[in-house]
Amino acid sequence: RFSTATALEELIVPTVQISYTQNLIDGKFVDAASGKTFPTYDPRTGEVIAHVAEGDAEDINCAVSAARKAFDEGPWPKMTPYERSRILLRFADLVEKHSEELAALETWNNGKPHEQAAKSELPLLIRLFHYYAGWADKIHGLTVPADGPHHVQTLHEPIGVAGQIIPWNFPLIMFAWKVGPALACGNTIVLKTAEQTPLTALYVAKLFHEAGLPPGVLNVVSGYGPTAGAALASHMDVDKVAFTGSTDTGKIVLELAAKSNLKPVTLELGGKSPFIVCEDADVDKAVELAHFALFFNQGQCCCAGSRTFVHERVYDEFLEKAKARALRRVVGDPFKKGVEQGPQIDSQQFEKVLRYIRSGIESNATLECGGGRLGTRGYFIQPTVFSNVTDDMLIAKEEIFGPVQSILKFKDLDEVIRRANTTRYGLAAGVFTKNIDTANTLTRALRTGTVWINCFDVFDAAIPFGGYKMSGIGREKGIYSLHNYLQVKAVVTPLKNTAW
Ligand code: TXE
Repeated sequence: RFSTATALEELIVPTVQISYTQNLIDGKFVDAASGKTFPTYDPRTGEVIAHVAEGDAEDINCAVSAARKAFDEGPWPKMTPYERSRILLRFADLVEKHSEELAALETWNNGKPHEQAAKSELPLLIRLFHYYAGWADKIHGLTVPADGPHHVQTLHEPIGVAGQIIPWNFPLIMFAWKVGPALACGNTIVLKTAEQTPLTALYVAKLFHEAGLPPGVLNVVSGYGPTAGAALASHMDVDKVAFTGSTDTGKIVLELAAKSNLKPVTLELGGKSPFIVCEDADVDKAVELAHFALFFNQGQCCCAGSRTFVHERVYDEFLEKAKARALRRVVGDPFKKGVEQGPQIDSQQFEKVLRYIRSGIESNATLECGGGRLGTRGYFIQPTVFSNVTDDMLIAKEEIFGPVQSILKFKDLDEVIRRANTTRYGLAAGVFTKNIDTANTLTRALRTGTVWINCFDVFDAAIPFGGYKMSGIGREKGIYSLHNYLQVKAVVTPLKNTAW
């Protein structure tokens, strides 16, 4: 029941205004130093919705100077943790107040279903800031039982100016994963948004200032990766860089950090996550969860369950039902109620996904449904299912980042463990079984940063997230995320000052 091209022609006009398009540096909205702007689009049509200041190295320099000054001179790192916590809470309240505009803007600029933005992502954004507000005044050092007559303690101090580079698939959630822990720990920030989705971060950064954040603490620069992004990663005055995006760009960021001032780097990169349906699975439930694991957010999730391994005993039934479910998926204007899938983010991603579909067909996987564009404008793609996928096919090895489910057959646990782990990625895995022994065996054997058992995409603020292998370095969310933004200082004092 794909939407027809006709239905896609009658698009809902968003009611939200685009109020902020300049860079936010030192508490003020300013044009790019070069005066340049770049267009940002509505992925439903490919039409321009606004022109945004195009930051480059010069704007990054200004933003870093502002962040440096705000860190070195304060008041932010010197404020009491409780005062910082209050600002984070006030910000969360303002986000709640402006949730409607923010959800509309997120859908307009990104193409994700409005119900998803409004009912799950905005509440999660608020929850993430409540969570980090809770941490701000609970960051403790240790008293260390060292040998010898010394009193030894550790101070957990903010690391300084954090450079943060985020992608376009979850613009507001990525903002929160980066900004939340950095601010809770007392750092200052220069954030570079993805060129596809600059609008909501500017909006919420404005709200942060209304909440009482001092100027220079959070600076937001819009612009392209090789110019603005690279300038941030290689800046000598940036003390830490955090990046989410492709594995290839992650390598560049790591290299730029190493070649400049050896700033520590956290990376959250691509994935090719297995979703394993065991022989005892309730097939209807497994189909629904595997469908969600892959198709959620137009398939544009780093942790998407993009290799659906199904035990041979339930394979045929699973396949038939997975295909029927994909055919029932409601694709259309993401502003319309009941729509499950909107357009892909831009023409580049759209073309990339279609290329992988062609590659699947050429490598003799069986195209069960979908396989093409939907409508005549915008970046809509039919929910696509391939069966008879084998491990050597490109669609089983590379990140497609689109609504393309690849179904692979397996015979026993040892085999599926080996195959699931045969990838350069290690972000997440899904396991669907009623058998606790099977769940325990798989959990320990899978080399991934998350294992979801009989669930998928559970993104609580307290649950750490990150990758093994080439899916990244470090963890975001939860208590682990704080370590990315803290330095540990050992302070050693003789118990009796006999030396002097
Ligand atoms: O990613 P990039 P793109 C994967 C997904 C997708 C592919 C390409 O497979 O199809 O990556 O997407 C900035 N120095 N993911 O091209 O290039 C860029 O401006 C510094 C997975 O969008 O990694 C943007 O802000 N920064 C993923 C950010 O990096 C640079 C989410 C991400 O862009 C830079 C998105 C440079 N030289 C895509 N070049 C996930 N892990 O969730 C680009 N950037």
